Formats: sequence, C-alpha cells, structure tokens
Amino acid sequence: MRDLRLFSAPPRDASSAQVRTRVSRLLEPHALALCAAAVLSLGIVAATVAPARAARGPATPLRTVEITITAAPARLTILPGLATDVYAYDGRVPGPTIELREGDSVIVHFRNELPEASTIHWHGIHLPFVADGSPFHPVAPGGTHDYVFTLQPGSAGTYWYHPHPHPVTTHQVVKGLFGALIVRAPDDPLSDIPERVLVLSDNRFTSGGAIDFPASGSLQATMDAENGREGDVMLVNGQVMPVLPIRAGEVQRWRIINASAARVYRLAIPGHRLLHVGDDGGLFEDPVEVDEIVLANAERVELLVRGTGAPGSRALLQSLPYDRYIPQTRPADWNRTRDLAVLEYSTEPPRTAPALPARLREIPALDPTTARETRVVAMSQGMINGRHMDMHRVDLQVKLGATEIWQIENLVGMDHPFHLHGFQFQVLERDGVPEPFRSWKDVVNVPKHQTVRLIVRFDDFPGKWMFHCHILDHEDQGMMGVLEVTP
Ligand SMILES: [Cu+2]
Repeated sequence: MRDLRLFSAPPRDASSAQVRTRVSRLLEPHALALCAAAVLSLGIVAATVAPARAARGPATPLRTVEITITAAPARLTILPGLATDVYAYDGRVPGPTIELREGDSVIVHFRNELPEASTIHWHGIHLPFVADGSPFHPVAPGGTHDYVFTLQPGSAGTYWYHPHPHPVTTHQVVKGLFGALIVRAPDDPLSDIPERVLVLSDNRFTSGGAIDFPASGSLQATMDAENGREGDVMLVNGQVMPVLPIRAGEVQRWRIINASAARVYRLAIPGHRLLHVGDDGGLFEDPVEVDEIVLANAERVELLVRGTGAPGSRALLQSLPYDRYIPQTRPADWNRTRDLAVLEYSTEPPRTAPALPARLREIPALDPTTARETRVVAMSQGMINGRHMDMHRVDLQVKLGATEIWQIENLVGMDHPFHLHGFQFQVLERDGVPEPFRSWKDVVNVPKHQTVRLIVRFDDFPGKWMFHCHILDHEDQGMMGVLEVTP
C-alpha cells in the first residue's frame, strides 16, 4: 500500500489543510495483505462500484481512498489576540479540504470526540442511505462510524461536509464543523487554471473571543429563530479579510461554498465581471458572464475571476445587500455591503489571459415527459407541507427509478433555500420563468412567495432521505421532511 498526499491545499490559501490519506488500488493483492482494515473495507466498496450515472461522463480508474476525520473541541485564534473555543474537524476551522476523483471508492473513518452526538453529512453527494450522515444515523460521543461510498462518473463538482444531528445542526456548524469536498473529473476542461476554494461563514463573538450564543428567550434568540443566525464577522476560510493574490491578466478558478447558517451572499468584485462556470454539481455546459451572484445557504458556485485590474492595484470581494427577510425582523443593517476578502494584484507585468473553452461539458436533460408525478412541497415558516419534522413519519414515498417533478412553493415573505439529500436535480422554472441553462443542483433558493419547479430522478439508493430548508435554525425547528425511496 502506498501513502499519497491526496488532499492538496488550494494555491495560496493558508487556511486549507493537508491531510494524509491512504490510497490503495482496488484488489491489489499486496495492498490487501498490508492493511487488514483496508481489506475489510475494500470488500464493502467493491459491491458499490457500478456507476448509476454513467451517462454523465467517462469512467475513471478505480482506487480506494481511506480518510480519517476527527471532530473534537479545540481552541483556535480566529480574531487577532483572542482565543476561541470551537468544535473542529482535525483541529481546523474550516476542516481539511478533501480532494477526490470521480470513480473513487471512499471510506471515511469518523471519530466523534465531541461531548455530544454528531454525524458527517456529505452534502450533495449521491451515496447510499447509511453513508449520508443524516439525523437517522447519529454517532454517539466517543463513537466512530465508517462512511463508505463511491463517487459517480459525472459527479465532479464542489461539495461540502458538515454535521446533521437533529435538532442541533446550527450549534455544531456555528461552532466550526464544516469543510470543503472537491470531486475532480478526469477530463476537466479547466484543469490548467489555478484554483482557490473559498468557504464563506459568518459568526458573532463576545468581547473575550467566545462564540456568542444568545440566552434563550432573549430578543437575539428570537431574531435568530426567525431569520436564522447571522454574524457581524465575515470569515473566508476561517479568516477575517484574507488577501487573495492575483497577477494582472491571470485567470483564477474560484470554488465558493456558503457554509453560513443563514446569511445569503450576493457576491461581487466591483470593477470585475465574473464568468460563472458551475454550481452545486459541477460545471455548466457553457460559461455565463455576470456582475454578481446570489449564493444561498449551502449553495456552491464555480467562477472564473479574470485579473482585469492594473499591476499593484487592489479590489474587494464583497457581499452586496440582499433582502431575504420579512419586514418585521429585517436587521437594521441588512443593506450594508460586507467586505469579505482583498484581491491584491502583484506588481508583475500583465500576463496574457489563457484561452478558455466555449463548451465545458454536456449535461443530459432530465425529460419532464418521463415524470411519473408532480408533487407540491409547500414551505411556510418552520414547516413543510404544514408539518414539523418527525423522524418516525414518512412524508413522501417514491419508487426507485422514478423521475418526478417537485414544485417547491414558498408560502411566506422570507426566502427559504430548499435542499434534497442524496439526489441532484435540475431546475426547470423559477416563478414561471424557464431556467436559462441546465445544471446539477442540490440546493435551490426559493425567494419569498415564489415557486421553483425542479426535476429529479431517484435512480439508486433506497432509504430515507431528508429534504429541508437550509437555513440551519429553520431546519432545527423542524422545517424538514422524510422522503422514502422504496425498491
Ligand atoms: Cu427556511
């Protein structure tokens, strides 16, 4: 068995971690002989290799990747000169960036050294029910769990991982448990472009540096329950206002993850146009040029940032005001622009921008005429279809193999980002407007009083899957339902 460094830090991002992983070729005899634990796990992995979404891309060489991740309390410096008690994956906030490839068989050995039950939810990944890290499979304090799954061909994209124990997800994520997961394709058309991973979060701190949780019954607690918890400190990869170096003329690929409990970002770099090349489930078919991008909770985007500034100049990555609130609890400073990071141009002479492919990949359309059913999923404050989450109830049942249209209706005057576990979907319409291009998504923001129609195919993996609002406080309040996919 060889030891490889599979996880690499994105270029120049000091906060990203390097983690050792153990890699072995599937069914490589000497590898099996050297590691008894791997032998056992390889047996499990081998049964799940058959790709369910083969139409989305070419096969990749099979390999098995073993990862150990520990969640534990830690004390870190987040604000200058102050110590903050956090929960951390492998001692870091965000946790280590995990880099994998399509076709990888993955075994994650999770150790829970927190004083409370937890899980790791592999947000957006198409995997077996028992590997989802949903509230159905809590891992007790001091306990361990192996998450075993195979990354499907065509699944390359930007994902993330975070705890999902009901009803304390907000607390654990806000304490620091979240990290990036990148899945790479063998034929990535943008693989030559230097890359950054930006994990966005926000938080509130006491003057002593502790994470500030409001007293129950306080006005702040009521505001958090209604709006979801927002903080006044903006963090990019766990840092306040990091500097992102760039050279004039250079193009960088940014993968951005919204790991905030409730803050919706409206991202812009004034003076720069952005090339939007992908979202939750990877690249689009064609790039889309934009000035700004709304990134709701748990959504991801891939952007190409072009260094159109002058050598030695600076620009800001900002979040512009975005009104997702009901008027009654809209924060007084909701319309403040928030600075997130500094884009700092080197003094080197401009570089010639690289040529970019016009076509990024093919995304086969899910055909609405094949949908067996159209379901209405209605979101109101704290509830879905008029009910709070009940782990012992099944809200929706779907036959394995079915294609369905889901009509997500937001009945109230506040945005609710809708997330479906385990299965990626294609958005068909937003409030009656056909989606202008195809993409794979697992979260879609449903703005106040609007309706989003999406199409999804339940092609594999029977079991019970969560669907919920991804404002974490709303999820914890029970704005979540159970979908059962039956064989
Ligand atoms: Cu919500």
